[in-house]
Amino acid sequence: MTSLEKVQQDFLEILLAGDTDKAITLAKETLDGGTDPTKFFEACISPSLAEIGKRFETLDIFLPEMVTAAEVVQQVNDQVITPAVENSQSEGIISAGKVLMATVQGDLHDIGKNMVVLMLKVNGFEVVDLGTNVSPSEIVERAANEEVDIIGMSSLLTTCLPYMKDVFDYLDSKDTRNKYAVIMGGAATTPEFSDEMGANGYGHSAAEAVALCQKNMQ
Ligand code: B1M
Repeated sequence: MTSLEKVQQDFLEILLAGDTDKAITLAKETLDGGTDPTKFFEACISPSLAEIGKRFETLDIFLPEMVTAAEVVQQVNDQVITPAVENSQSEGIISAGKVLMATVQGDLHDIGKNMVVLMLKVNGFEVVDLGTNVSPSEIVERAANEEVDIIGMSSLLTTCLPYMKDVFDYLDSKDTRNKYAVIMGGAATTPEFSDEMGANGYGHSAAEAVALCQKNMQ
C-alpha cells in the first residue's frame, strides 16, 4: 500500500466517524508533505465518498452517515483544498472561454461539480455556476443570456439523466445546439450516454473536464 493509499483509508475512517477536525488536520498534513491538492481530492476524497456510496447502497450505513460525510468533505474543501488550489493559480491568465456549469434538475449533489468549477477557474475559464437542481429551460436560457461557449452538466442520479436529454432537445428546438459545446460528467453519466446524447465530451474527473473545455475552445 502506498502512503497515499494509507491516507485514503484513514480519511475514509475519519469520514465515517464524522470527525471534521481530524479530516482537516489529515488534509493539511498531507498537503504540507508535498501532495498536490487536486491529487488529494482525486486520490483520497473521491474514492472515500465512492466507498461511502457503496456502503449506503448495501445498507451498511444510512443517510445520516452519508450526510455527515458530505458535510465533513465540504469543510475540508472550503478550508484546505480550495485555498490551496487557488494559491497554485498561475498569474495573468487571459480568459480561456466562458463555461456554464449546473447540476441538473432534481439533483442536489454538488461536491464534484464544485471541484470542476474550481479547476476551470484556476485554469483561466470564466464560469457561470448555476448551482444544483437547475431546470433544462434555465440552463438553455442562461447559456444564451450569458453568451457562454460551453454548457457543462453534472448528474449523480440516474433518475435525473432524462433532464440532460431535455437540454439537448430544448437546444434543438431553439435551433441553438451548434452555438455551444455541451459536456457532461458525474457518477450517473457514462461515455456511452454522452455519445448517445451527441454531447461534445464526457469527463471522468475535474481534470478531464478542464481538458475537454480546452479542446472544445481550440
Ligand atoms: Co447521494 N447518491 N443521494 N448524497 N451520494 C449517490 C450519488 C449514490 C450513487 C449512492 C449510492 O446509492 N451508491 C446514489 C445514486 C444512485 C443512482 O442514482 N443510481 C445516491 C442517492 C440515492 C442519494 C439520495 C436519493 C439518498 C436519499 O435521500 N435516500 C439523495 C438524493 C438527493 C438529491 O440529489 N435529490 C442523496 C443525497 C446525498 C447527500 C446530500 C447526503 C450527499 C451529497 C452532498 C453534496 O453533494 N453536497 C450525497 C453523497 C455524498 C453521495 C455519494 C456518497 C458521493 C457523491 C460525491 O460527492 N462524490 C454518492 C456515491 C457515489 O458517487 N458513488 C451518492 C465525489 C465527487 C468528487 O464525485 O460528483 O462524481 P462526482 O464528481 C467527479 C466526477 O464525476 C467529475 O469530476 C468530479 C471530480 O473528480 N465530474 C464531472 C462531475 N461532474 C462533472 C461534469 C463534467 C465533467 C466531469 O463536465 C461538465
